[in-house]
Amino acid sequence: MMKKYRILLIVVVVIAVGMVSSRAFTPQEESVQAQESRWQQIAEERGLTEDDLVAAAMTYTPSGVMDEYVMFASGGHSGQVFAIGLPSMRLLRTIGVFTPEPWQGYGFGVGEDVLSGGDIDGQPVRWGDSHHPALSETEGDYDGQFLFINDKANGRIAVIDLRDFETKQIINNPLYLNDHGGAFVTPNTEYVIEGGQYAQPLGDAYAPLDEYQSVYRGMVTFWKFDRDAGRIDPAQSFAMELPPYWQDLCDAGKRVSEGWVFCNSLNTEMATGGIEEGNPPFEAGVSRNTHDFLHAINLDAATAVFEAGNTVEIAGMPVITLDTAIANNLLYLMPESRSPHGIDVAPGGDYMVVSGKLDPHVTIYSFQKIMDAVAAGTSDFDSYGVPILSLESVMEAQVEVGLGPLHTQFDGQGYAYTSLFLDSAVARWSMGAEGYRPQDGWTLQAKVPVQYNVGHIAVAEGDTVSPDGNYLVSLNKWSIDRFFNTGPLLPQNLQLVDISQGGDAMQVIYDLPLTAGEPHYAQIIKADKLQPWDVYPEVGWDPLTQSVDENATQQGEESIVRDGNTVYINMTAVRSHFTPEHVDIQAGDHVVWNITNIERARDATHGFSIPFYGINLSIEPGETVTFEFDATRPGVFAWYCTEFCSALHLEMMGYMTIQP
Ligand code: K7E
Ligand code: CUA
Repeated sequence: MMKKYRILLIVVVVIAVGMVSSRAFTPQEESVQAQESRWQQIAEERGLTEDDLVAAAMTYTPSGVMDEYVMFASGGHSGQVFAIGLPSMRLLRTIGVFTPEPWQGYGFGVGEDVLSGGDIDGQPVRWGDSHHPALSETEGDYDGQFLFINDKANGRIAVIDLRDFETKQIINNPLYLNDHGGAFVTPNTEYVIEGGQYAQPLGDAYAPLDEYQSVYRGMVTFWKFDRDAGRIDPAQSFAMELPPYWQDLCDAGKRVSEGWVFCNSLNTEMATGGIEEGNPPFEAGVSRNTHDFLHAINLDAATAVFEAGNTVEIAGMPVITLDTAIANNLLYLMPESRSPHGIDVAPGGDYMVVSGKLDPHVTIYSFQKIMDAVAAGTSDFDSYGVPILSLESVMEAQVEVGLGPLHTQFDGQGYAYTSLFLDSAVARWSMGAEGYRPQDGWTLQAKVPVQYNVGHIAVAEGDTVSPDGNYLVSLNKWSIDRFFNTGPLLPQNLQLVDISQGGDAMQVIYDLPLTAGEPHYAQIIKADKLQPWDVYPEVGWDPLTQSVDENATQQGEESIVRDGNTVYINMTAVRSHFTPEHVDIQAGDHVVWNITNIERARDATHGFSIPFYGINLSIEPGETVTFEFDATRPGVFAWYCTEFCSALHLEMMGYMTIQP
C-alpha cells in the first residue's frame, strides 16, 4: 500500500513535469493539467522535496478516513494518557488518570471514587507522573481490552477500561512511594508488574540514609488482574523484596521465557549521594562500577511460594523476602553494562536486549543460556547472597549501535530498533538468530536522526509476540527549533518514522508537538483490535460498575425528594432540556443529585456545571452520574450544559435557588 503511494506520487510528479510541452490539450487534459500544476506549484512554492511529498502522502488522512493504528502515549506529569491516531498523528482523546480532568468531568463531582483509590495513607494525591502504558495481552498479543499505567512519582498503578476509555481504578503500592518498572503485563495479563526505582525502606517506613545497605530495599510487585471485574485484586497480589539496587525497567518473558520476569538496575554501588558532605554526587556515585545487574525472576515459582503462604506481611502486602527468594531459586543476577536502561524481550521470548546508557552497545542475553547457567549453578554471589551468573555464560551478542542507547523495540522482519539519546537518532539492527535475520547476523543496519534527545520509541505492536512494524514513533524529550517559539517552555516532539522499507531506508514523516507533561512511552495497537462502545449499552449505565444503576433516573421518573436535611434530585438530560428545571433548597441541605443522559444518539453528550460548588460533569449518552455536596452558600445558581449539543443548547439550563 505504502509502496504503491510512493510510486504513484513519483509518477504524478514526472507527468506534471512532462506536461510542459507545446502541443494543444483537450479541455479534459487541460483540467487535469491545471490540477497537477497546482499541486506541483504548491510543492515548488513551499520548497518541498520528494521525501516531503512522500511523507505528506503517507500521513495525510482525508476527512472521514480512519487511522490504521491507535497509539496510547503516557502524559508524564500531566497525569494523563493520550490516544493518538496513526499515521495521521491526530490526537483523538485525552484520558484523565491520576489528575482531575475537566473536559471528561473527572474529579469535579464524579470520579472521586477512582481518584481517592490512589490516596496515600488518607492523603489525597491529585497528580501523577504517568510513565509506562501497558495494553492488556492475550497470548502475548494486545487484545484491546484494558490499559494499565504507572505513576512514577507516587508509586501507583491505574487501570483504564478501553470500552469507554475511562480510568476505573487507581491503586497505591503500600510498600513504596515511587516506581518505574511498570506497568508491564504477563502474556495473558494475569499480573501487572510494578517494579520500584529509588530504594527505600519497604512499607514507607523511616530509616536514616546511613542504614541504606541494611534497611533500604528494592522491590517488584505482582498485581493480580481480575479480567472479569476489570480490576486489580490486591488480595491476590504480592511483592518480592530485592537488594537496594535501583531496579529500573522490567519486562515479562513471553513464549519460551513465559513465567519469567526481567528487571534491569542501576546503582549496584548503593551510592547514597550527599555531595554536601563530601560524597560523590549521585550521577557519579551510581556509575562507578563497570557493571550493574540484570535481574531474572522466576514468577511461576514465586507465585507458588506466595500461594504456599511463604511470605511476610509489610503494610498489608504479602512480601517474599530476599532470603526466601534466594532459598527458593527465584532470583538471579547477571552483569549488564554500566548505567543500563531498557530491558526488552524479543518477540520469541528467546532474547533480552539491554542498553547501557554509557556504553555504545546493546547487549543481547539468551534465555536458553540463562537457563543453562541456572542449571549449572554458580559460586558467585552478591553481598546479599543472590547468585550471579557470569556475563560470558548468558550473553548471545553485542551490537555497537551508537551513543546513549536506551530502549529497544522490534518489527516483523527480524529487525530491532534502539533509541540513541546522545546521538538523537534511532538505530535499526538485525537480529542474527534463527527466526529473525540469521542471514544478516547481529549488525547495525541504519540510523535515522530524530529531533531531539529521544527517550522511548514505539513500533506498531513492537513489544508483542508478533510485531507489525510499518511505523515507529520516536518520543523526543526536546523539540528546540522544530516549532514556532511559544516562550521558554517548549513542547515534546513525537516523530513518526516510516520503517516499512527494509535495509537502510527509514524516514521521519511527521512531527507532533504535545504540550502536556512528558509523553514518556507509548504502545501502538492495530485500531481494529479496539472495540469501544458508540454509546453506553443501556440507559442508566454506571461506568464504574459497567452495568445499569438501579437508582438511575429514567425518563418520566424525574423527581425531587426531601428526607430530613437531605434532598434527592433525580434528573434526566436530553436535547435540549434538563428535567426538572427548578431546584429550590435550603442552606445547610445535603444534596444527592442523579442525572441520566437518556440519549441514544452518538456524540449526544451533555455537560452539567454548577458555579461555586465546583461541579462539572460530562454525561455521555446512556450514562448516569450521582454526585453529592453540601449547600453551604445561599444564592441563585444557574446550571447549564457545557457541551454545545444542539441549536437550543444555550437554553439547556436551570436554576438552583438556595434559601438562606
Ligand atoms: Cu521509561 Cu528513563 Cu523512565 Cu526510558 S525510562 S526514557
Ligand atoms: Cu446539552 Cu448543551
